[in-house]
Amino acid sequence: MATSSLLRSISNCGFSGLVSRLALSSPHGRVCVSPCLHSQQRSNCTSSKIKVDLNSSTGVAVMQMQSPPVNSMSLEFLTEFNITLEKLEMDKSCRGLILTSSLPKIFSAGLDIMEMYGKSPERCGEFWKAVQEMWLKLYGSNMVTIAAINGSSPAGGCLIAISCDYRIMAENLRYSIGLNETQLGITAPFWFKDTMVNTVGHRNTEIALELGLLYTTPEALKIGLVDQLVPEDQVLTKATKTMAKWLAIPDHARQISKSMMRKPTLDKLLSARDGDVKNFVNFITKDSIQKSLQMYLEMLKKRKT
Ligand code: CO8
Repeated sequence: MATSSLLRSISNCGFSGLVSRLALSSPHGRVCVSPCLHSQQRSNCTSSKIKVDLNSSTGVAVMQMQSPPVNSMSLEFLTEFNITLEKLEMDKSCRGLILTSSLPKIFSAGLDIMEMYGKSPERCGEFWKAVQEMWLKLYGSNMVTIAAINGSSPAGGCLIAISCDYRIMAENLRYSIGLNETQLGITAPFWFKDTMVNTVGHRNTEIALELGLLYTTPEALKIGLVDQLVPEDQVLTKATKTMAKWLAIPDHARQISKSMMRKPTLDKLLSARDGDVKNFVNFITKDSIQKSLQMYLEMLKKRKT
């Protein structure tokens, strides 16, 4: 969907009350969105892949990914995701964001592999810029961000989770989370690695990345990849309660502390964005890498039958 029609569909649904003058491309290629005004206590917005429910009396937005079958992140998905995040970020009444999935058993299957398979270098570049944008916005958000992980969360799904301030996961041995890129024959870029190091430390990241480990929920808790496990039906309730605690801290003090911890990591990508896009495009379009992705896709299909 073109950005303009996507924005129209988001603004038409009355998200955050009044929405106007959306999406102006900044010189940095970021989407800038004008502030949203509130006319109601509670407002919601459903674009096709992302649903947002903002409670303006608590200042907490619940953002649900709803792109069946597995919330894989295509360019279209990422565009919606990024625009939604930008709007919430600009909305002064929104102080906290809970990220979750509306699909049973899946938080997100990560990047859409079909966006990296058989695509032109130009398209791959466009896709990668959107992936970078998603991470920069989420990891650098001024809002309190809590991942309510109600299902499996491999690769890019794990990146979303570890980009939040806090992670609460459904306790279910069938769910897993981790950066499994090497299992696909690809390599997590340095900023995926940095985010993981900042979450679970150097040694755990080294093992996790080299082996492309997907952790069961107790294993994820043990290494600190998630902060809490709760019964499946309590993930959102727990996230809401935890959010209230985080929001009890004055925003400015919390935001400065967050920035102090995360800015050096964000700056590394900000100063190397173009090179990172070039690296990705060169890497992903290699015949050998395309072959690995093809084999992985075949494995996914076979596993199904
Ligand atoms: N992208 C595209 N399609 C996907 C993806 C994906 N990430 N994951 C699953 N699908 C498709 C399946 O192929 C299947 O398609 P179809 O119905 O046409 O056969 C459909 O979604 C449903 O999948 P499953 O039947 O497997 O669903 P289950 O509920 O049984 O399992 C899982 C869900 C656990 C999510 C499982 O599908 C899975 O493990 N998927 C693969 C996840 C994965 O490995 N993702 C990695 C993506 S790469 C990434 O995020 C970071 C890349 C960084 C790039 C760095 C390069 C330099």
